[in-house]
Amino acid sequence: MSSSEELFNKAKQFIPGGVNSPVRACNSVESTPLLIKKGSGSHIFSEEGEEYIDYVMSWGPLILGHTHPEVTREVHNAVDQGSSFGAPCSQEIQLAESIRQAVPSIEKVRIVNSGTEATMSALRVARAHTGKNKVLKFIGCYHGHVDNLLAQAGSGVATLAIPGTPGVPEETAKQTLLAPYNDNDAVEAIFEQHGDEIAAIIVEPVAGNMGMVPPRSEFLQKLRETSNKYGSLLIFDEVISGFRISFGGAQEYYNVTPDLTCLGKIIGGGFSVGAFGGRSDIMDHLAPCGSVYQSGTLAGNPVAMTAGLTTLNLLSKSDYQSLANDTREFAQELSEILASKGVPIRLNCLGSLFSLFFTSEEVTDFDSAQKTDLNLFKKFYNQMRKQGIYLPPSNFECIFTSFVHTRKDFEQTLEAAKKVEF
Ligand code: KE4
Repeated sequence: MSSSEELFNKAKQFIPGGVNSPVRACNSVESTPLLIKKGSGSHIFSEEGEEYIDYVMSWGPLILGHTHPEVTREVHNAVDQGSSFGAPCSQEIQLAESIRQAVPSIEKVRIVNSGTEATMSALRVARAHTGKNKVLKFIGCYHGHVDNLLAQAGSGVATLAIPGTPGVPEETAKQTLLAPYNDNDAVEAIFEQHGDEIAAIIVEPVAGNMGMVPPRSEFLQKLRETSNKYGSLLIFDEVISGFRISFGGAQEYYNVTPDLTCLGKIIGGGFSVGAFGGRSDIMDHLAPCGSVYQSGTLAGNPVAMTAGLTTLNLLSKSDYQSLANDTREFAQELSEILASKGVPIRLNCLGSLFSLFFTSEEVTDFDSAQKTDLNLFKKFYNQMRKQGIYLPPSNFECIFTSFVHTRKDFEQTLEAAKKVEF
């Protein structure tokens, strides 16, 4: 038995399912998780010392790769000064300013400790601002494990095919309205019926939790128009897309301005950071300016702020178009290799995000994403992992590249794909 297997069995004695986040358990691909000991650049190393090319990259934060030398150096310097003071520090001001410079719709930002905290808090302040209670989300989108937002969520909820929302009170779940992604007619119909009750639409402007599904043209702009028409807010959950699709996120790429934006992952540079922000007249409802309460012991701590700040500074000088071109070329080659094996394959790719769906239909929402052949994905995942390629253990997640993946990494991955048998 490998040391990963031994340790995972031990983990299950102390931690539910042996993991601190369900999708890591590899249940849907009927595999045992690798325990990872080290990361460097685009590679990770298991407890057994085996090396893998990493296309999970901690589920998105590490667009600069593992242990980026400048990020690591600055974090070492910061931690030598102290880890957390529970008091304002200059680094959180610098990170807030960097976020606002990169994302102009964010006039004010509150920094928190996770993407879940960001979306939960954005929803609370939207309700306070509008005086309305309902929220409209999209089937297959995932916004963290917030009570109101777990209804028909993507990511691990979809991966584990968890029905309903166990543990969420029915009266809470009733406040959540659902529409298919990319379906403006369904949104309009819901607003015609509930428009005066809906505080906000929350959407992943580029969906990353049903696999990668880009917005159809005009989808986001029409959400903007509908929310304006009914006096609801538009919240972009850019926890994945922020600083990934472009430096200014999906809202810059598609030129659609939300009222509030949720961020996470990349802005923490590998540390636990989330943020939500937007129009000052909305954000100033937050205590201590206003009476909407939200708080966090370690929010804005200088070490995580330094990691995020260093990351954004480096990204502000990075060539996103080149990364997107390299990723698309690689993803198309990978897709063609799999198609040559006689399996149905559909590729969705944008920037440094892509997904391969084993289906012959275009994937534009969760319903079409669910038509992917999960058995073929399981074979693909496990045979690639045996050859040193570490893919997300779910077809309802994204494959992430980074500024440190090399052509050699891509060539090695393509060679491994050629050996996969279905
Ligand atoms: P966290 O609370 O995990 O920091 O962020 C929640 C979240 C919010 N919004 C979006 C669009 C997200 O994708 C996420 C979290 N993403 C998943 C992977 N798709 C995190 C991985 C996991 O749950 O283990």
